[in-house]
Amino acid sequence: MRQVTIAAAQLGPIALDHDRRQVVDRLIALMRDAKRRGADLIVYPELALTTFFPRWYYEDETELDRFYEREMPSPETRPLFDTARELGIGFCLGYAELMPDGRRFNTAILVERDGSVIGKYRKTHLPGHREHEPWRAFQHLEKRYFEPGDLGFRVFDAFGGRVGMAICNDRRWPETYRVLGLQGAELVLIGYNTPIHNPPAPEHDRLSWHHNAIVMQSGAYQNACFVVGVAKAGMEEGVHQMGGSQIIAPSGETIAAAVTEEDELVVAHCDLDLCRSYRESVFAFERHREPGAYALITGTKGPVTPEQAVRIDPALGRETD
Ligand code: CDT
Repeated sequence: MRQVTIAAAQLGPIALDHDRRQVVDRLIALMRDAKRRGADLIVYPELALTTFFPRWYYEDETELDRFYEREMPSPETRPLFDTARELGIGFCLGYAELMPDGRRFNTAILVERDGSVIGKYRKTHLPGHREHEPWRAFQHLEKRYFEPGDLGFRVFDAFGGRVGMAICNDRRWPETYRVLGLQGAELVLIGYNTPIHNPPAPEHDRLSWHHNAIVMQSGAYQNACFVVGVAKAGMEEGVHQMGGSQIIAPSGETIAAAVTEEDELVVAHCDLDLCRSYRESVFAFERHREPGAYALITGTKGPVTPEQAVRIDPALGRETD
């Protein structure tokens, strides 16, 4: 049995005027509690150090800078790393990253129990829009404030298994889990900020929890891995963000789930050897996948006509008997 105890650290709202110290204090309190509950690894949400700022339109880029980290750790975030080392607990943290060359990413890092950074991921699938859309009740300007990640979906050998990271909207895309699954990921860590109201499609609002669960459950089952989904939840600056943090086994079953929209730990003992049962049977990729039939997956970004599809994958135009 390769057991790792994981704490999904759901956060309640973070106000616009909360500073890093206040937030880091909250993260540390959760970390200490997670350690008391036996956790080896604590997973925080996407953009865990600030309010979800893409809900506002800022014309002047410099107004944005206060939401981004220029270094990690910084003097403000170092206490989190120090506490991790003191307690011997690892963590995964989402934050906004500003590079020296001015590029901006929605980032997550994986930190070992000794406080060293062992992995970084930059969000691939950026939802929302680039320009101000005043008709919306609130904005979702991730396409304006970040560029798509340039690191791909990598895995890291840590915490007794193989770990991958994804961020929020990535969890809705099967490609995320499959690229990680093909590299043997046993644990996929995903922080999110998901408003319950989706202005372009309000008819989906009542289904937020259903969609949150099915994407992560199917990602886990179809790729024989544990998935840890962690929300920033509750009423944040007038926007209701869903909770629904949960830990999902390779069976696709949710084995622990949040019951509030506040700071809350969701803890599960995860036996990574459970992945084997699925990976060696129904999802033995090397025996059962047929990548020759999947040319459209990487051959086009959007939908194509049947005629265009044949140009990408000639098998689709082959004469049938
Ligand atoms: N942060 C983030 O990526 N949120 C998006 C909201 C999109 S509305 C369906 C998400 O996919 O949860």
